[in-house]
Amino acid sequence: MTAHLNTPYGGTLIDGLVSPQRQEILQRDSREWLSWDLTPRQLCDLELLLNGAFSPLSGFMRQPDYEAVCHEMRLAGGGLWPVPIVLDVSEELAAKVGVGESVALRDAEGVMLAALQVEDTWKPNKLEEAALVYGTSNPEHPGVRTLLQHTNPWYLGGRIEGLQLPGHYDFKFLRHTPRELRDLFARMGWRRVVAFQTRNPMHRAHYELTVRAATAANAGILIHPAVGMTRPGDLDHYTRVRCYQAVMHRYTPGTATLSLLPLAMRMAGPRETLLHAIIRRNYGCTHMIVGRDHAGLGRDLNGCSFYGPYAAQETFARHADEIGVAMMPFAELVYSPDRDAFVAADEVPPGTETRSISGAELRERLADGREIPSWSSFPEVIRELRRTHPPRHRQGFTVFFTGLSGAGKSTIANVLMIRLLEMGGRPVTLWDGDIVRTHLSSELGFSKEHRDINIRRIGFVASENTKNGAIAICAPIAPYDAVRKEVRSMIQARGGFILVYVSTPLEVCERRDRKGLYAKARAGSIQGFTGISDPYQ
Ligand code: PPS
Repeated sequence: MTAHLNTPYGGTLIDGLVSPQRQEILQRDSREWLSWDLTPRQLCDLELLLNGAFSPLSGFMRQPDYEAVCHEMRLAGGGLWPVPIVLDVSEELAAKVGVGESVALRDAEGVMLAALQVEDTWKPNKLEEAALVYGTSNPEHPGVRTLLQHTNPWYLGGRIEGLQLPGHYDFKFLRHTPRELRDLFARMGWRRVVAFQTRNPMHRAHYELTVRAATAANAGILIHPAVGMTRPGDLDHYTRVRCYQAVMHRYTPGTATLSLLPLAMRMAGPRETLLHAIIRRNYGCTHMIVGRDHAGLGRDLNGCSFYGPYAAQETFARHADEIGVAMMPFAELVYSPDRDAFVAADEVPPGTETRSISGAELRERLADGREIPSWSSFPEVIRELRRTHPPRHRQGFTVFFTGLSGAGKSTIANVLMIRLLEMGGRPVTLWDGDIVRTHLSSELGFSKEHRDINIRRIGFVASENTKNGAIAICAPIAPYDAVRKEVRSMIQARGGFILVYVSTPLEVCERRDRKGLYAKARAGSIQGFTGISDPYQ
């Protein structure tokens, strides 16, 4: 049964883990049940449901709660809740499972983490959900894109009984349940705790913000970074956590602590800010820092921001008496060279020189090996960032040749490989179309489906090469644009990606016909030959 724990901090906590006896029963009964393999996002949600961070939720939302949350930001019972916490599943599972049945929720290795008692199944209107929760159905918004393109079509709702929390092998000593963190605060003698939520490495401005908030609130500081899923393109959490660890020595001993939050962020701006606050209340915090554009996205491609810069603070203020933690609102801090100090951007007299560096500019400076000014960041943080983000000329990269058979891809690719090997210093791997067809894709033919699989495989191995600082040269036909783009996005996050179209005209390729395949294709003895009877985009 779900237990309720009463502790001195933050109100009643749900404990989603059941007794060993109950676990045994569930394990035994689950042999008869259907299973669902949780996605990385669902694993994050399940962990926060089971450990009480999502209290008072005791399971994945049922439809009445979901509707009320979307439309009114409230659970059906009336309590404030800003964002749906739902279990999305495939059409196939939804068709098989009935209300009243149980489903075994499993991690990627098949370990059963929890039992879901299905109380509701429904097909949501995702466009409506996007508009209500995110305030937009624009798929440029990463939360909306996830919802519309990467979320399963059906939702299952119901109470969960937990057997174990999802396992983590990384930074175990920095992970705490709400109960553990509350106990830690008590041991440290903290009666007031201000939480700092972040998905970025901590620079000087962030440090300043936390110290000022703690002084104003007379509180201990909890550095509480989200390490579940954050915005695509964010710095990986391993690097971030090393940056946080590097900064902790700057706080007066006993005034700050670091703990990792396995939250899958939605980037839902004001609504997500409320979720952050409810979670922090459950972890025993009394205050939370809310800065400019909290949980927002800055500007979209047209220069418009999805949420106003202070919309999150305004939403928080409207619900302040229901949340259970107090807001510490902050304007953006900018550096004033005259004063050699950080000042609130909205308090700077007109004409005063100020400086700030955006996340994008910081990434560019890292990539180009340019200086990162010491007023903006601590040397120990810059050192960590440089360790995992070497300048572009030391990163791995992929050169991906595409073009018709006989266009000269392999010849150019070989010449390039030899030149790079002559220069030395780095491993080079050539993934030529024919080599791949022999060693990686020998069972595949030339249908669109098989060609796409083939190119994805090449993209996968090249991205591994690139990630490890090596050079991959690929030379398949790769006739379809969509999968070429997929490969680009797989690799770009890990190093360089250069697509080269070897634009030799079909007549020239056909005239060369080194392998005699064009003649066979014209004669009809090879079907679906690129350029003759199959497209090249
Ligand atoms: S794809 O579309 O990218 O998966 O094709 P790829 O793996 O690069 O093809 C490798 C070579 O296969 C030979 N071949 C064909 N090409 C196109 N269409 C058909 N139906 C076909 N059947 C065999 C062709 O010689 C490709 O060689 P090169 O010259 O290396 O591009």
